[in-house]
Amino acid sequence: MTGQFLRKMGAVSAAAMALAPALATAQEGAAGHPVPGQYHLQPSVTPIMDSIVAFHDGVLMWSISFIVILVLGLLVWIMVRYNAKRNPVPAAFTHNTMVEIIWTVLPIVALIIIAIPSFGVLSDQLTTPDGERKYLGSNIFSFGEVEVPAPELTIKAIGQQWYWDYEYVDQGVDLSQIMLNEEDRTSLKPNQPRLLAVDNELVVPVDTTVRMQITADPTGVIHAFAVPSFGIKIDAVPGRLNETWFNARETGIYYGQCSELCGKDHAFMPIAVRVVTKDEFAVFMKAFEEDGDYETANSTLAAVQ
Ligand SMILES: [Cu+2]
Repeated sequence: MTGQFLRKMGAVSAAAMALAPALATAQEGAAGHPVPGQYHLQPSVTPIMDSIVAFHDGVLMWSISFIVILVLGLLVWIMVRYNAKRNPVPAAFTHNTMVEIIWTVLPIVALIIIAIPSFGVLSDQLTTPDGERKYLGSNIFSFGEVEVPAPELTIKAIGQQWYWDYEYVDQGVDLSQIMLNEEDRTSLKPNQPRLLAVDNELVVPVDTTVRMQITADPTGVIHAFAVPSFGIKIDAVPGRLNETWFNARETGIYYGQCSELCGKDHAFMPIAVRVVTKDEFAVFMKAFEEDGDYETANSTLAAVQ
């Protein structure tokens, strides 16, 4: 009876897991921000996020589901078979060497299997491409097969209390990015998400590796720079320069939020990265460098609505 129950539970969970990616795909195609009813990760547009999605869907969900079902099965089995009514005279032994070896070794093996791709993805996130190193992409058990060009653009993000400043380091131009309040959002950018829409989007070119340097105001507090669709999350620490990178393959606006509890307006310092075509970016940057003014440069792009 127990065996059949376990088999049925297995079939149900296998069906649910087979369905989950299909449901997740149906939700994709949405912009780079959360949507109502969403439960899966935000759609990936970078090699790093491909790795994270593969790690979540391919390793973590399976191991978590297996462990939950196994433990649940054991609990049910014990409750049914070894309750006081069915088993009035309990066994008197206290040790079983084989069982103890198994329940020590199996979790170690599971952790090693999880650790291998986990460390691989971590090292991908923190190693800025040099054009030669290969990245895991969605095949997290490979030794790296995705080619990523060396960075062509360096951007420094500075966490302020409570908004973000950005510098295009080599171009010597900068901008501040401040969340729009509801009144401004509904009149200026009604199609952008509430609490995420900003006055000035950070503009970057598509299919280009961008080196992100992250820090915070030296007299300020710790923030964290995170953009889910890019698979980026890194601390912004006063007096320290952290580095990560992304290479977005689709144009659009990708939103993120400060991800370190930083103070009273922690929830109101969103991050908005606008990925445009390389031609659009060239025009944008030319205007920005000539004028030093974000407004002028931004007016070369289609208005964000
Ligand atoms: Cu913050």
